[in-house]
Amino acid sequence: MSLPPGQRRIDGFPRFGTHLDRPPPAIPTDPVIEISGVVTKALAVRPTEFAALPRRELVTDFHCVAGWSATDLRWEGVGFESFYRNTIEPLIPPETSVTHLVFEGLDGYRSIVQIEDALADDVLIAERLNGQPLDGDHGAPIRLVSPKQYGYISTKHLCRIEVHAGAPAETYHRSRSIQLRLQLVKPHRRARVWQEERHRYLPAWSVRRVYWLLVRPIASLSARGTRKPR
Ligand SMILES: Nc1nc2c(c(=O)[nH]1)N[C@H]1C(S)=C(S)[C@@H](COP(=O)(O)O)O[C@H]1N2
Ligand SMILES: [Mo]
Repeated sequence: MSLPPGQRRIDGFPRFGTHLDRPPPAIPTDPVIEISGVVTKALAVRPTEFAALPRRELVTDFHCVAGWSATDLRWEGVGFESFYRNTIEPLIPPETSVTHLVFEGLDGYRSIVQIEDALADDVLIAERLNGQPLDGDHGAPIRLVSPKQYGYISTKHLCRIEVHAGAPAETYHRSRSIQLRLQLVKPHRRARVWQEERHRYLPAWSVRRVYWLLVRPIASLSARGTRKPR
């Protein structure tokens, strides 16, 4: 199968993210997803409540904005659209028109997604990868997976979904220093991989080379984050 423009196949599936020098966040004993924003009341949903929703399995590629693509990953979970229709939509006042969702992870990472992209048919809340529960590297206990968008949309360790009726503040991370860095390279609003929408202002061709030089150092940093203490 062919890859989107400017992507290269990588062996395996490296851990990637904004602070790879740190280990992944600990899995809470009682994980919840908090739903907040323009809702009539905030709600905390337990992943066990997903049991009522149809299970989805999806074999798909994962494309990082830095140019690597991990291929044929088998994700299992629930479709985001059915979660949205069942759990989030009933909380939204009738005259409110939702434009964006913000997905936040336990590490403070945030992705800002337009509603039409979030509701695409292949967007999942995933609990399992390749037949195993998600591990810390790839987003335990649950994560978003949006295959047609760059990896930065697919928030790992998902713990909150904010519902917005207008463009939200561009906060990509709760950590001030990481936020500053991410503001510099502004993610694209749509982030569609086949359109090569890598960044808001930087043209895609201008970053490809630099990114390729960074993939290796970042991969070794990523290994450091998960290595067990001796
Ligand atoms: N919570 C959280 N989610 C995150 C990130 C992060 O740093 N924290 N990094 C994003 C980026 S830039 C990418 S490419 C993918 C990488 O997913 P992986 O580590 O499973 O390969 O996760 C995305 N989701
Ligand atoms: Mo990424």
